[in-house]
Amino acid sequence: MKKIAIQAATILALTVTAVSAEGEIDTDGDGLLSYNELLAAHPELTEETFVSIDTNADGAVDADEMKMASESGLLPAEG
Ligand SMILES: [Ca+2]
Ligand SMILES: [Ca+2]
Repeated sequence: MKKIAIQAATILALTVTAVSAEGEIDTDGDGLLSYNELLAAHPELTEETFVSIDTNADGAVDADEMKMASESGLLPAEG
């Protein structure tokens, strides 16, 4: 029984590690950040800034766009 518990804990730890900073913000887990999801993490975010971050204009921010946004200073990095 104890062995199973350890395995479960290991799987859980691996899952948590796999979740990126975006994953915590991405509340519906679709791998993209909608305006509302991003707004929840960045209350100062305006729709104008969101459009600037969403460089391919698909209405959601992906990991690459998040990276560019934090590098360009559009969005302050977490923490
Ligand atoms: Ca999402
Ligand atoms: Ca996009």
